[in-house]
Amino acid sequence: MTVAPLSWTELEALTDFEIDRVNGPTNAQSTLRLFGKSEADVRVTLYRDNHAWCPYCQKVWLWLEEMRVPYRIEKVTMSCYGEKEAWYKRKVPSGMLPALELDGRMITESDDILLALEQTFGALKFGMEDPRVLPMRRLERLLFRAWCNWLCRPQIFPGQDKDSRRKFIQVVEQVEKALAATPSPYFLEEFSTADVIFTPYVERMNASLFYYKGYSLREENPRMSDWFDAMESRETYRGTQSDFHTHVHDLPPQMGGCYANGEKQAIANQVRVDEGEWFGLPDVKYPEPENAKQEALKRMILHRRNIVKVNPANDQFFDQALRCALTTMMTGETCEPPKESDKALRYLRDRVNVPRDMSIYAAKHLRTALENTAKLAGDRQGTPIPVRHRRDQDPVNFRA
Ligand SMILES: N[C@@H](CCC(=O)N[C@@H](CS)C(=O)NCC(=O)O)C(=O)O
Repeated sequence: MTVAPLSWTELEALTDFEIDRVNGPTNAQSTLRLFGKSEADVRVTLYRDNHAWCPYCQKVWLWLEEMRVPYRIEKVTMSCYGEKEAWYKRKVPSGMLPALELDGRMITESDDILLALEQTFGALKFGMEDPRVLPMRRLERLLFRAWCNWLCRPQIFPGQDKDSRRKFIQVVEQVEKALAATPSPYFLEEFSTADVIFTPYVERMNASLFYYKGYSLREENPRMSDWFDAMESRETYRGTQSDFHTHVHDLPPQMGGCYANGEKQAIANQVRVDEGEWFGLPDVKYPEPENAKQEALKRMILHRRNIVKVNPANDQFFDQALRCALTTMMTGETCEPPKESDKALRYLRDRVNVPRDMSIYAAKHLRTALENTAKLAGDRQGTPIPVRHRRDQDPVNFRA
């Protein structure tokens, strides 16, 4: 049976999703975090990238959340998706992110930021310069370089891709050994700075190698798999966690390119990440929260005007198509979208971002509803996602 799209007012009645952005769980939309303390206790401002794409920002963000240090968040545009704010360039002339203001002192470089935070608030179990953490930091850089060599350089010589893969896996084996050396699923005896250091790039490696190279870091390495599971048991990590779709399309302009190897498995993974089925991908394993659809709906309702405005399709036409997809997501009923709205629906499907817009399961539901609704209108894809820049995501077009 097909139903008519619900109105925005009718849709609004279907969600009561609400979280406490100041004292509640870690989330990407907060601008102030107090952890039960008062605003007078705030000594820290974190300047991080607007889209939560910057790995070095995630490192500092996760540390602050784990340590429950009260802080403010100021979001800044990265040059790959827009123009850097003049006020930020006055504070940080290089424009680099992250930056941290601690008692009025500006600090850049994520490692220096963590060192300064440790001096003021104490270490996250084992500190940056702890003799147990230092080798883990070196191992993380080794893994990072092996990943860049494989993913971010054209693999032009015969056998080069296989060779780069082999060298990457050699470092992964060292990581597996390091993880196996302690009884905990973490890098050291307990969750610590060492895990925070590994988190941003390991998350990006898991996504990018699955998509561009057909290699599943999380599934092929038992210790890493346990580490990911343990990380996902933490509310802090879940709040900063991104998904495969977001990363594989945010990395190319940031890294100067990501090179696919054309292997059968990689091609199959690309179709899966871009067009679904999104549930069951190894980007998340913890059980889905009950209110994931409500969250997706709430976020769409909040930003619907900008979402409709930036879509290449006519506003009224797309508004109706979007309400169809949301109606389907919430009621499970088929809702026939306007004719030829396939491209417009898939344009949005390709631009839902985790965790910037919503959490990982909410995004999977939304993408699924957009895709299933688009299918009723046709099989055309939306305007391709650019790879050299992401001006399609310029925050000036989305400010509330
Ligand atoms: N070594 C620096 C690297 C920071 C860095 O590379 N930041 C990038 C974003 S991931 C940046 O701010 N680029 C400028 C821009 O994209 O606008 C650190 O650890 O903080």
